This record gives sequence, C-alpha cells and structure tokens, in this order.
Amino acid sequence: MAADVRERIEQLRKELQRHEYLYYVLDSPEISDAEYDRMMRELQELERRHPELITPDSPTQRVGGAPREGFVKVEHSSPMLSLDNAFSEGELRDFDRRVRELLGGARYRYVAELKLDGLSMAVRYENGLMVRAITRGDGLVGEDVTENARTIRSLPLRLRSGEETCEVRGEVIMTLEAFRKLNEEREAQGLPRYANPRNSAAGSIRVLDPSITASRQLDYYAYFLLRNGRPALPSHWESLQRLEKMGFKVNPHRRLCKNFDELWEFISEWEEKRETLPYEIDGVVAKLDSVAQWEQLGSTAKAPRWAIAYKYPARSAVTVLEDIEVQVGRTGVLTPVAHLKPVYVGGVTVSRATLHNEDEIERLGLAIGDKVEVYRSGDVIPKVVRVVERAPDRRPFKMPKKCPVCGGKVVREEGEVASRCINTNCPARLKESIRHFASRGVMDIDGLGEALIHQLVDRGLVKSIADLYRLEKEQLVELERMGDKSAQKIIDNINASRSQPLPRLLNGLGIPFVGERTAQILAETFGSLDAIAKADLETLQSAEEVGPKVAHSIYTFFREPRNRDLVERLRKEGLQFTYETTRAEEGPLTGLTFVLTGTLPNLTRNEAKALIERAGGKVAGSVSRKTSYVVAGSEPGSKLDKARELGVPVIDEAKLLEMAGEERR
Ligand code: 3B8
Repeated sequence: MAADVRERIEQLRKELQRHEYLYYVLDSPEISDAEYDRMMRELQELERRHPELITPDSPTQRVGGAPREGFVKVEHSSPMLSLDNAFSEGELRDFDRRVRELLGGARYRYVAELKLDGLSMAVRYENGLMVRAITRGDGLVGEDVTENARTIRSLPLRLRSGEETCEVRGEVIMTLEAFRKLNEEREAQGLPRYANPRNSAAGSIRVLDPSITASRQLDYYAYFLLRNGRPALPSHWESLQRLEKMGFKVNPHRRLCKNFDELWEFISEWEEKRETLPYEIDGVVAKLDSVAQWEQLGSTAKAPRWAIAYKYPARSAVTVLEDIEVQVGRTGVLTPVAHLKPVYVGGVTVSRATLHNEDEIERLGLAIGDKVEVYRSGDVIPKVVRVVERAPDRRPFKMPKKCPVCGGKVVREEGEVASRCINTNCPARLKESIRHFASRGVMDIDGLGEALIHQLVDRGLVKSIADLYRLEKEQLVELERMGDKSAQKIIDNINASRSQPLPRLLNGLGIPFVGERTAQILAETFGSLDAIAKADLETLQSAEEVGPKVAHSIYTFFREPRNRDLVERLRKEGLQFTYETTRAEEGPLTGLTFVLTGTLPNLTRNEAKALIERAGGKVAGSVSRKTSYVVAGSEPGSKLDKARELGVPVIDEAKLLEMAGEERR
C-alpha cells in the first residue's frame, strides 16, 4: 500500500511538473486546466494523508507557505551588477568603439536580448533542487525571497537537466494582462492601483506573505548561468540555450550579432515590435558572447564593461489637458476620461487617457487646462502621471451630481472611490453591460461591437441582455452597415454563446466585484447558478477569496427583481446554469459511484452530476459491478435492466438528495 502511494505520488509529480513546464515555460499546454486541477487535488490529498512524503520540489509547494516576520539578508555569490545605459545610437557606438579598442583588434560578437522591465533575482540550485532565491538588493547583499519565488510557476523547482549545483540569474516580471487584472481587483477592493507592472512585480515578490505572491501570476526569465560564482559556459549564447534545456523560460527574442549594424537592426526592429509583446521591455541588452572576453574587459564597481543596456526613448510626453469627460460603465460607475491635445508618445498619437476616479484627479492635483505628462505602456490605456505646469486659468474638475447620459442621480457611497449612476435603466449602463457580456474572454460574441450595441439599444431592439437571444437576422439587416452575411454570423455567434460555461456567464452578468477569477471560484464551489443565487451571505463567504464585500454584492444582485428576471430569461434561453465541479475531497458520497438513467423529476443530468460530485461521489457512464447505485428517473434505458441483472441498488432522485445531505427541492 505505502509503495503504491509513493509510486502514485511520484507519478503525479512528474506529470504535474511536465504540464507546468508545457504551460508556463513553453506556453503550449496539452491538457485542460480542469484536468490539471484534478491531478493537483489528488496529489494534495495524498500528501495530506502522508505528510512524510512531501518534498520541497513537489508542485503542491508552490501555493505559498506561512507569512514571515521579515526578510533575511543574504550575500551574493558574486556581485550582481547593474548595466550601464546608452540612450542614443551615438552612445551605443561609443560603447562599441571602446569594446573594440579594449579587445585590441580581436573578433567579437554580441548577443542581443530584450531588456525586460522587472526586477533581477538570483536563484540557487543544489543537486538539481531550487534552494534559495535572492533579490538583487544593493548588488552585494540581497533579500532571501525563496518562499515567494517558489510560487512562480515558470521557475523550475527541480532542474530538467538533472542534479546540477548552480546559480541562475534572471528577471521577475508581471505580464501586462496580469497587471491589468490585479489593478482591477485592487480598485474593486478600494486599494490604490500599482503604477506599472515593474512596481507591481517588485511589490509582489517583496511581501512577507507568500500566498500573496502566489496570487500575482509572476513570471521568471533566466539570462545568466553561474557555477561556483563564475559563468558556467564559455559562450553566453550557449548559456542561454543551456538554460532553456534546464527548464527555464529564456526570452526567445534574442540574436547573435556579428557586428554593430546587426545589433542596431535588432534594436530598431524591436522598437516597433515591442508594442506586440505581452510584457514591458525598456530596451535591449547587448553582451559580448565570449566569456573569455568578459574577463579581458572586466567590470567597474557598478557595471560590467562587456555589456550595455540600450534604452528606448521614454514613452511619455507632455501635452495639455483640454477637458475631462465622464463616462458611465456597466455597473453605473462614472469614470473621468482626459481629453488631451493630441501628442505623439513613443510611436502613437494619444488624445485620451484614463483618470480612473475622483480621488486620482485629486491626488494628481489636476485641473482642466494644465500641462500634463502622459505615459503609455504596452497595450495599456495611456494615463496622466503628473501635472507639469498649472494653467493660470485652470478649471477644477467636479464629479457631476447627475448622470451625463440619463440625468439620473449620482451617488458616492461611504468608503468607495467610485461615484455611480443609480438608475438601473440608464442606457449607458445597458450598453456597457452588453459590451462586457459579449466581450472576449466572457461570452465571446464576435461581431457584437460598440457601434452595433449603440444601434440595438438606441432603437429599442435590446432592453436587456436576454433580448440578444431573441434577435432575428431581419432586424439586424435593417441596421446601418449590416449585410445579410454578417447579420447571420452575428446571430450564429449569439446562439453559440449559449453553451459558454457557467463561470463565463457569471462573469458576464456584471455583478460588481465578480470578475473572471471570482466567477470561476463561485462556479466550482457551488456548481450551479441557482445555488449561488439562493446562497445567504455566510454560505457565499464560505467560498475561497469571497469576503464580506463580494458576498454582499452577489447577495444583493440576486435579490434585485430585474436581475432575477434576467436570470430566468437566460435560463429559458438555454444558457449554462450548472458547472461540472471537480469532486469534493470528503463528503457523504465519498467512495460511491453513481450511474444516472432516465429523466429525473427536478434535476437535469448536469445538476445531478454536480450534486453528486459536490458530495464527494463519482458519476460513471455505464453500469458495472463497481457501480454503487443507479439513479433512475422516468423512461430509464437499458442501464436499469443492467442494474437489475447485476443486483446494483436502484434509487430515485429523492433518495439521492437525501444521501447527499441536500434539502429536497
Ligand atoms: C550583467 C549582465 C547585469 C545584467 C546582465 O532583461 C549584469 O544581463 C542585467 F551585470 O541586469 N532586464 C537581461 C536583463 C538584465 C540584465 C542582463 N540581461 N536580459 C533584463
């Protein structure tokens, strides 16, 4: 038995490690998140029962341990230097000339890498196991952030290359997407926003509670391999390839350059292409490829002479804040938007920027007419970062008392940063609700864009999200710029969205504070929309990550008659109200296998399945000697005969509910 468990644990770890590598490092998963979760849960359960078998490289150890009192300072094996900067082609040429002179005519090549905008971290491996992670600190002494670093999924806990002892250096970053989500969540919780992904990554790695780091979706890119405090291989290019084989994420956008021109070409190419990257870079790092030449050139106390960081021009510019417009979002939140005198910022013309909320405007000390600095990062909406010069005739901004769209009352609740239009019929809210509902990653209704939504709402064709499912092609064809073909496509896409899984529908409903993540957790915890809708505050809070504020928001949402009405209409349209939950670890049905046959009086097949799994049981497709019970409804099929043949007990829905400890419906 113990040997079996040990073997199963080993097997699960190997599989999970492989899938983590495929997902987080290679970005090409082979299995669904649900399958991954299932394996993870099985491993967690086995380790819970056999804690003596837990090892530090087990994938379960990434969840983040207990908070600590403070960080321990640790000396680096060799100084972690920073890089000198070049801000122009001329400065880069100066660097190249110096290198050429110092090398006295020898041939040399550069390795060009993107310069990720994160924070540097050194990671030690002993006999193939990750043992310590240290921030750069002052370059000589950093802080031990091992427990936090463990939670970074792209950082291997065990090297794929075997039992090596070495040190790896690289950059911890947060992707733009993770950054955007984090700030959305923080805003929802009334917390201040992070200024940029870099600060946000730094803030996430330097927290005392590793579970916070775990929730932040950080990434690690390796760029340096050391053994005994010295570069491990004679060529940097080969080091990067080697790091990849060891299981690290190494930025694929790199080039071995024979001369300055090739280096400059790489830099020019990426100045434009950096817009397309899912993370921020602030330049390109050029390093000599030959480690022997590194040693020849040496370092100053601050930076190596064999490398340089070419910095792209700052993506900020100064312009005039011409006006502040107020937009109304789907939850009625009023968002001030800056209208700017158009200005060129690192490649694009910017004329609008978000100002988030009233407090932000106050914090910045903004007034209309001021000269302001606008900053643009990646694909994120530009933002105003500071006032450069106050205008003499500046006009202070005041949040309107009436909704700019419907004229309804605007309120700002105690302790909230947002002002809201409280008219639930406000057309701006409806339009935003539909836009959110249809958007990518939510219900994914391709073609249902802003212009179409405006027309649908303004013409009264859609008064509620549910009306979308009643639209007919003929109605669409009559709209501006709508052909027969595209109308049919949109209708098809709307119809296809009926099968989007419950977490997406939940997200789509636009319940304040319920985004993608919370929706997923709610669906997994409760298994059905009805269970969520009828749950009381306490029950809602029993779900992970659902605090009083979120619970209150969900509770209130489902008690509002308009929302109940929407839910009922969506049910009639056949949207997905149940979710296949992964099985509960322990419940009244643990160890039992059920087979469903026929139509049950109250529960749909999916609901019955979810109910059984929530109670710890399993559902199988066919009857065998291993079947514990067959649950039969009206018009059962051959499964009932089979059950009788094998002597498997047959029960009805009521009995199932009773066994599962669920109240009768
Ligand atoms: C030597 C090499 C510092 C760095 C380096 O993407 C040194 O190589 C360094 F003293 O800071 N942010 C990179 C990045 C940073 C560094 C680096 N390579 N790709 C980065």
